[in-house]
Amino acid sequence: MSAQRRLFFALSLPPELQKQVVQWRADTFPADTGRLIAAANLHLTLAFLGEVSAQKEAALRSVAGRIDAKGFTVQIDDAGHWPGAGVVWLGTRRAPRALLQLADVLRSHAARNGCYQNTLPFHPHISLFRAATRPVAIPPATPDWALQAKEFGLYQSIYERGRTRYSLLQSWPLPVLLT
Ligand code: 3AM
Repeated sequence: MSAQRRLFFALSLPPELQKQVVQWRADTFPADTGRLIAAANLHLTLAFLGEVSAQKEAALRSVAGRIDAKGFTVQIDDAGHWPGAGVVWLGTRRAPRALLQLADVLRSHAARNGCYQNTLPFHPHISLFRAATRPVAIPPATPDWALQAKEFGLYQSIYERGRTRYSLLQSWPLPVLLT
């Protein structure tokens, strides 16, 4: 059997937004809030695939290449803490329909290809900290940034030397930005 890879579909953050997020996180939360997610790893997950064989990966790449979705803008204007999962996150109060549709189509194809899908509803978010299990004060005023999604990508999660890094394997354009 061929080796499996741990994969997920996600939106990356444009470099300027990545910088703003990292600065806001440093200004807003004490360093001992949890385990900081490295700047290069900040992303918005669309569909988690889990450990995937080369054959399934090829099928999912092919599906992704046939998706006819338009670009969209996600207002990053919400923040929160999930103590159970230990995640502090930035998110959106108004997920655009195009984002929900893209995540939905990727998640349903993943399920059809035998990738276990979480039954919790999709809640688009950018994880900032993990292992944040103690109470976290979320400021009442959150930022209001625009994440312009012009492409989505397939990422591999690689754990080596005690660290996780995400490697972009392939991306697909989301042409014509909807406002
Ligand atoms: O950083 P976020 O939360 O967007 O939480 C993991 C991360 O998402 C999620 O996949 C993304 C890349 O690692 N993830 C990890 N294991 C998962 C699982 N078993 C999972 N999502 C659902 N089910």
